[in-house]
Amino acid sequence: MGMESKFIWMNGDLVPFEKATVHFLTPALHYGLGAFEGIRCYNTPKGPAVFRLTEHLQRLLDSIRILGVLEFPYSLEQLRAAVHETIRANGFSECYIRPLIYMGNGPLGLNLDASKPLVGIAVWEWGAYLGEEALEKGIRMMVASFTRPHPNTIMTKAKITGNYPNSVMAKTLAVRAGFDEAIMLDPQGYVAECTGENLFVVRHGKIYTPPTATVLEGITRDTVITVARDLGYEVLEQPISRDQLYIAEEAFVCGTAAECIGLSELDFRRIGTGKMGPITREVQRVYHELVHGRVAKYEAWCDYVGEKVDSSALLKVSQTS
Ligand code: PPE
Repeated sequence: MGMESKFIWMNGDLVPFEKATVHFLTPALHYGLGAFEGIRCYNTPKGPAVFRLTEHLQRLLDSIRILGVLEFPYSLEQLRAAVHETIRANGFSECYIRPLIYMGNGPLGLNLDASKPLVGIAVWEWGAYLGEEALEKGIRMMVASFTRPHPNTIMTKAKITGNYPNSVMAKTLAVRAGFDEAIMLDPQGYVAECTGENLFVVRHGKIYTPPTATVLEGITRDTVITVARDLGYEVLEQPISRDQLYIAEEAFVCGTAAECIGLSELDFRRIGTGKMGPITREVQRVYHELVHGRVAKYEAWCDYVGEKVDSSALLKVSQTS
């Protein structure tokens, strides 16, 4: 399956991979009552470091607040320690990190207050999300026929598990139609984001991205805006129409899993020259350098995991506690 690891952290314990299971009647499974994050840990000259871990965990806690969870037993600092512990116990120097808060421990029913939030953190070695070749050559996309949800139906600032069938349907249709990814429009018809990435376009040398009202406030999006401005580019957050994408000089997507990837084609129209444009390349290169802790200016975003510990000792601790 490619997602194997030695341990998954669940509710305070590191449990062996195959024992990290949940019951069939867990409310989260039936109603999509969960919230997750996607985070990456990269190898740096000072050892493994999680990229912008605090911001990701803050968004995780924000997601359950938006969902309406009133009490959650772990603080951001405790979750941060748990992420570090899970990476160390598995001995990975580069990995994807998937924390999930899920409503469990309670009867089925639509009242959130009837069940209690549980939490797990899995880590695994996840390579290029859209394929190695995509990082170099760019991806082919289509505009999805599924619309992004109205902000008052599903909450667009939260990574709630129940939001994701919208992305899944659009992505699946795109892949079945022979594309790599789909661009989704918001309920007004403006460009929103992709199924798992935010989107940028370059026109007349300026960089544009949709405002955050109807999209996920991507942490990679924020990183790219910071980097691009530091490189001297003007970055504008404003509504973008579908036809503005067709005539863009460059377009690229970004997200934790996907990183930064250019668009070669959209709806059978070549974007720019059809090859990754110079601004996309520059942003992609700096992003790659900074997540690997090689840009002093951005080193504060690297959350160093620290020394490896003997995972067999940790397992003993969890089994006896
Ligand atoms: N929009 C959506 C809908 C989204 O799911 C993501 C992350 C982003 C934008 C970019 O956000 P950020 O990672 O903070 O820059 N998608 C995650 C899940 C992907 C998956 O297949 O699962 C991710 O990139 O980890």
